[in-house]
Amino acid sequence: MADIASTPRVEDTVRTARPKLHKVILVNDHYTPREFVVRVLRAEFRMDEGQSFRVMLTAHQRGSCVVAVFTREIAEEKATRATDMAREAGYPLLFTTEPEE
Ligand code: NFA
Repeated sequence: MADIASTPRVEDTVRTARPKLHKVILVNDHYTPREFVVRVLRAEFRMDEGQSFRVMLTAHQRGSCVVAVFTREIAEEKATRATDMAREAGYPLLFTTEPEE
């Protein structure tokens, strides 16, 4: 047979896996002691004293501060663990997540 149409190829594009990143956000409140915020940042996000103090102070002054970005699952897990750490100590400290643009 000379007239068999060739099948158009679809899905020939190579796709690069690039999962959307999510921000972990530290939210200010009036009750959680500054030193405790610094301690949680160091423990859960492995920041040094200087980094964690600057992030804490930025949230304190501006209302919130981006702590770090991760894939969604990791961001949610870290925000939950950090928030739970505060609940166990009796503080209202809150970490949230949101997708990056
Ligand atoms: N605003 C809190 C205080 O003055 C400190 C704080 C900073 C709490 C960042 C939450 C987040 N003790």
